[in-house]
Amino acid sequence: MNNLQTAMESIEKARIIAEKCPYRPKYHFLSPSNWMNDPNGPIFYKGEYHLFYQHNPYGDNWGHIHWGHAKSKNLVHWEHLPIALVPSNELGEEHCFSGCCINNNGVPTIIYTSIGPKRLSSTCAEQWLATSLDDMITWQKSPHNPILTLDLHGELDVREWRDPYVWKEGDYWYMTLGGHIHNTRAGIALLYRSRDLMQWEYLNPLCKEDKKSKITGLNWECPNFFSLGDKHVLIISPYKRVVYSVGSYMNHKFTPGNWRYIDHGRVFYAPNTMFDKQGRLIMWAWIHDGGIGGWNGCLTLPRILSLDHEKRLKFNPVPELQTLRESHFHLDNIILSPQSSQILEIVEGNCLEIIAEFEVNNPTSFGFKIFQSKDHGEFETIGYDIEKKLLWAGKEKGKIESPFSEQHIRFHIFIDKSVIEVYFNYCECLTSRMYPKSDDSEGIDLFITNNTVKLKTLDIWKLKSIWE
Ligand code: DQQ
Repeated sequence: MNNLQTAMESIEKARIIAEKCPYRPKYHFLSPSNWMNDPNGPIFYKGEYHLFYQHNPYGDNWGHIHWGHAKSKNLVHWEHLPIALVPSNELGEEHCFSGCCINNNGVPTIIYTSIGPKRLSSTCAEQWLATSLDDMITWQKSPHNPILTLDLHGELDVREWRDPYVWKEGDYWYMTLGGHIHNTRAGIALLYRSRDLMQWEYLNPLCKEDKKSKITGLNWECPNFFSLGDKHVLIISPYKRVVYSVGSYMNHKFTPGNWRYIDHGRVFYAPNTMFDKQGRLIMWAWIHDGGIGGWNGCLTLPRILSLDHEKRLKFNPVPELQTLRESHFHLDNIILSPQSSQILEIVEGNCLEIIAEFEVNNPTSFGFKIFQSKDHGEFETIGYDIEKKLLWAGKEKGKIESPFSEQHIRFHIFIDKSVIEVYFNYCECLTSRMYPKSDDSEGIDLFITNNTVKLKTLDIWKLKSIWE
């Protein structure tokens, strides 16, 4: 039996355990079972969206990193495909780390970071290439691997060098890779150029960590770099929360503007992006948390990124997700005060979408109770504190810095078993994990701590599974 067959069997075995888990999301994309982390190489190919992801078919913890693969016609319903990349143990490879997938004149091509027991990720990573001649079902690693090695940098001592992101500009392919410079311990995204995807030249640092910025971290993983309108955007995952900067790109160098969190949640990491046929820029990220049993990790819902008039990122869930909506509840024009209670008594569920618009005229804290127990004694909260400008969802929180009218606050919330995504005025996002205390903790309510707010409109839908 070959490695691919063994891996597929192991996934099938764990699926039975995974599917019984009450915390396993129903409409967020995840591997059939076992561990998954970063989304890799999203690409629109022959009328379908393809997603790859870091995957351990052998357990629900990180290890033996393969590339899982799935495709979708509508960004909502996904079909699992055979594993795309299996580590080539015979070539000294132990893990196929993150990377990208591009269409090279009709030939789907994956470029990724290859790690081995003797080629450690900290000091000896290599960049490898694989192609597919059967519409991405099987992949062949190039006999020319490695296509990039650390030698390209001469004296520059780059560590933790990984996660290729490739794009085409004129006659050249460009690539950025992340890591850090050993002596200064500065996070870095490096820039390379090639005509044929095989021979690469190192150009210069695309961008380096600004030691004055408190949020750009000491090592840069998974750089994503693209143009949006008349600006360029760099996204990096610096071990902690993921940041982005909107800036300008000239002479092969990116000059960043302010760095901001792309999502305030610490369970959100390693996003990856693609442009689809409508020109929409779509992003997924890995949502993580501790091991649960038979599965571990899923992806965010696909988010559309665009620029607002102040050149900051705006976020919207893809409208295709609306096809998951089932029963609907609507309410409008209600004044909420701390005395209001059980306004949403008839609504319950743990796979929900909520859109709410509030009019606020006084300082207060307000929001939603979710996963409320039958006796109302236990619940989790998602809310916003006007004075502290603090958005929270369970344990995750973030200070809101985007300009928006404090009088009009919009929440767009997705609840999926234990996975929560919050869009706040579509200018900030917060991803969280929460675990209801019991199977029937499905109650929903509104809360406010003091003063009043006007709930202008509220819509709640039950959402169905993407696998049915
Ligand atoms: N995950 C991959 C690396 C990447 C990290 C390994 C980010 O390529 O830097 O699974 O989560």
